[in-house]
Amino acid sequence: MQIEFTKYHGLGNDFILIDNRGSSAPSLTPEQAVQLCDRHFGIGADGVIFALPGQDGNDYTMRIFNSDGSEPEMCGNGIRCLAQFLSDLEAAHSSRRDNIDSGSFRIHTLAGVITPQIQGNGRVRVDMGQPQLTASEIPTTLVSADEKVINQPLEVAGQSWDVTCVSMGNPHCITFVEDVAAIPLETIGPKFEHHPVFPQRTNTEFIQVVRPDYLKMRVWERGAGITLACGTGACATVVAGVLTGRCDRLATVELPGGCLEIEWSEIDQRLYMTGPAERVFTGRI
Ligand code: ZDP
Repeated sequence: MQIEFTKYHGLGNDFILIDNRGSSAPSLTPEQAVQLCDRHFGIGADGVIFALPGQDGNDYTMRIFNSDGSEPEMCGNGIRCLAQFLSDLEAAHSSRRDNIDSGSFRIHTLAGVITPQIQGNGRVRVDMGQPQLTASEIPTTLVSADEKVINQPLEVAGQSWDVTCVSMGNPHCITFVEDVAAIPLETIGPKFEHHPVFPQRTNTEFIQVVRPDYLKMRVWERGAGITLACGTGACATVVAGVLTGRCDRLATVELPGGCLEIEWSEIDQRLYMTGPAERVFTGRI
């Protein structure tokens, strides 16, 4: 069996995109995804994303496997890449859909319907929905089920960290620090990810506030480890920064791979993320 794929990246957070519009079942298993994501024995990527047929009246469905084979609910950089991939795919056919001409899609994900909008300058703006904040929604057992986790002490690696937790469909644990460069991410990241207070594990972000409208972030992703960028993580970070009085509702988040513009709208309480999505190459497996 031959499968065509296209590599995309959003700020160096890279994905293998599969045109799976002909079937609602992903054409690869999680085990195959692990092999393809391997940077030495495979194509190399942080995850594999499948463009599946829509459901419940939506245009498409997204499913994603992390590089360890686990399946996250949502993926911010990934959905920008998926939007660009679909736009490129549909552009190749004459029967282009009206909504794609206007550059906007409704994409069904495990975290609900997400609507990306192609901006035409290589950038994609995504309505990422509202954050969820109670412990049961994150999920975490750090506080009782209906409480929020804001500046809550958490013991990791023999040290107490003040953490704030936010779900963007997937779980995030955010810690503000003086100097992100000084954080030993490789050793401490997995200890947060697998901490017993996070039953679904967690994505882990360390943030340095440069100015209220400019944050520096490093991320340890659940199921993928250190990545150059994380869109859901950048959104969760701005929510955590606003909730703890550290940043504005409109802020630039600088990641190792580049910058994302994040807005937590006061009007509808939704997160809007804007950033690039680029095609790298196409191949056949
Ligand atoms: O929640 C998880 O398990 C993440 N590893 C999913 C991927 C998140 C992503 N980096 C993002 O940009 O939101 C794609």
